[in-house]
Amino acid sequence: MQEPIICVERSGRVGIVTLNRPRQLNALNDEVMDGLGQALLELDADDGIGAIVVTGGPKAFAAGADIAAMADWSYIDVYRSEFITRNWETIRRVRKPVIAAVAGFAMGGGCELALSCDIVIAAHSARFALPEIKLALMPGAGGTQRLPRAIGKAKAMDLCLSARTLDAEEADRYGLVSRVVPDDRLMDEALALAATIAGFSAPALMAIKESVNRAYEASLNEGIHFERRQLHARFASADAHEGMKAFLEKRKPAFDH
Ligand code: CO8
Repeated sequence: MQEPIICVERSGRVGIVTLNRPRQLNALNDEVMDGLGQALLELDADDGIGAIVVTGGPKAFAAGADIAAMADWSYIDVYRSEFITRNWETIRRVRKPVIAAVAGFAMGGGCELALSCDIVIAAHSARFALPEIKLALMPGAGGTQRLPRAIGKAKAMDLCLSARTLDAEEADRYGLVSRVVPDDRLMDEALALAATIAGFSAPALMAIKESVNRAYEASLNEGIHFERRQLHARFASADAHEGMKAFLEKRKPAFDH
């Protein structure tokens, strides 16, 4: 029987989504993106899940949009099918924390997929690039917008215009990833981080994620105001009262999640 192109597992309160199209280096065709989106939304809606890890294989997280699928597309094809928006925007709708665990190639759309996640953990083998220019294409899943915000204009221009590949250490120095780990530790580290996060109160995590993301879209004043309101709303939550009481009573909090 053919293995599924998207594998979904659960480990305690952590959902794990694995892209599984290794022969094409996890090239992101519609089937992969539809499956990924569906898996993410299901895990997001599951009260038993507090955080999600998205990963690929040892050679590739994802080598980008599927060039074979795109090669004959016309303007009208991509316009009609709403290429990208239709199934790429799903990840932005996920309210729980999403961690990308990246080994091997994260190229083009694969790099953009990692950038769409909340935290990126890279194995030493990870390689990041936006090489669309080599195809006379351009990043189209947020790369030209998220990369400058993540690493600044000079470095983003350098990467987008030259197609240069970053190794894991450079990506770490640039602030593109949050940590670099040995390849054989990648999943253990990602799962341990996800389990720590998933142990916290889910509504509090969602409020933090929404507030940090707001920093990209609002002025400082508006962002601070938004954060303040989110903090005020925490005082309406049983979890926050439980968290503070547990601290004072020197015991582990029991969150509703
Ligand atoms: N699409 C389709 N097939 C791919 C892709 C891809 N992006 N990447 C690799 N493959 C296939 C190869 O064709 C090859 O297939 P086959 O064995 O049938 O010939 C197989 O995967 C293995 O690849 P290689 O033999 O090339 O493996 P190497 O280890 O020699 O090289 C590389 C690995 C460097 C990653 C190389 O495969 C490569 O350069 N891939 C293309 C990377 C790229 O250009 N990505 C950007 C694509 S465009 C894009 O993502 C953005 C478009 C704008 C919209 C964004 C949303 C998707």
